[in-house]
Amino acid sequence: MKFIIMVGPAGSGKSTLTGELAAHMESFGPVVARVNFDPAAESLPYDADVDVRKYVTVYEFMAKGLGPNGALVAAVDSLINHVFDIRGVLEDIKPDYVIVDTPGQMELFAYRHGGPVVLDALTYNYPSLTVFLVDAVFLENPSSIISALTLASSVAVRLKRPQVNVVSKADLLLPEVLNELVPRLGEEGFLESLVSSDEAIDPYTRTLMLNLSSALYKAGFIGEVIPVSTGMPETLDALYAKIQQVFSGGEEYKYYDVVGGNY
Ligand SMILES: Nc1nc2c(ncn2[C@@H]2O[C@H](COP(=O)(O)OP(=O)(O)OP(=O)(O)O)[C@@H](O)[C@H]2O)c(=O)[nH]1
Ligand SMILES: [Mg+2]
Repeated sequence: MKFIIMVGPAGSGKSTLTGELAAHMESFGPVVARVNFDPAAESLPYDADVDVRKYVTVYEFMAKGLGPNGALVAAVDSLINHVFDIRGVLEDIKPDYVIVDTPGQMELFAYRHGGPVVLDALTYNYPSLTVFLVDAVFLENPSSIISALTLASSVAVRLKRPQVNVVSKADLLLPEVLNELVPRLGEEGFLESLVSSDEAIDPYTRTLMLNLSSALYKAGFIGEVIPVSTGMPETLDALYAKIQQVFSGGEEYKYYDVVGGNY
């Protein structure tokens, strides 16, 4: 059982990719379990093998007086009480892979304690990686590219797993962005060159962006950013290949192994 944890901002395409990637992987033979880990999900574009709404919903916390955001935080924290049961259900299914579809409220994973603790308990003793989705709309200009990659790095710091970064909804990208910008995101000096070519950025923000760009490259975690789209099956092939590479001991996996990451 290997866990693939889908993380990304609200509406970035996590649930859609969970369903599409699971079906795509199954077409090659493996058994793939789909886990809805979003207690606030209204509807899902796949049949969940495990649905946390069976165990906990945001509404029970809202009924206790919390607002919708606080209720989701409390609901995710309370999943720790059900992780043992959820693992039992998965161990009965005996899947090769488990795809975990998380809620869009990024602070649960990028800033709070509860999300990572629950995911650690869920994946304990099994290999796991994060797939982080950067929505195609974030590739419109240098500042949103850099803030999206900074958010991706925050998630990597919190979840402490090998992380595959993808650009979702790649069908919405202009051909030059898809073919010329995305492949170069992890290249030394490329983010800086985007910042330098944008004359509308004020000097203070420019300095901040150049330093963040440099830090993102030096951190060495961006690497290959894979475009994915529901309408482009070849992109799902590329993502599945990358996932297999990481699980089978690719460079990223070794890196996290060496630093004692929670894979
Ligand atoms: N054009 C395009 N739209 C997509 C793609 N993937 C998802 N969408 C659309 O993006 C919207 C959000 O998709 P979801 O899969 O619900 O996104 P999510 O990240 O699970 O959203 P939350 O759970 O609310 O955070 C839906 O309208 C999808 O149809 C894609 O590859 N291309
Ligand atoms: Mg969703």
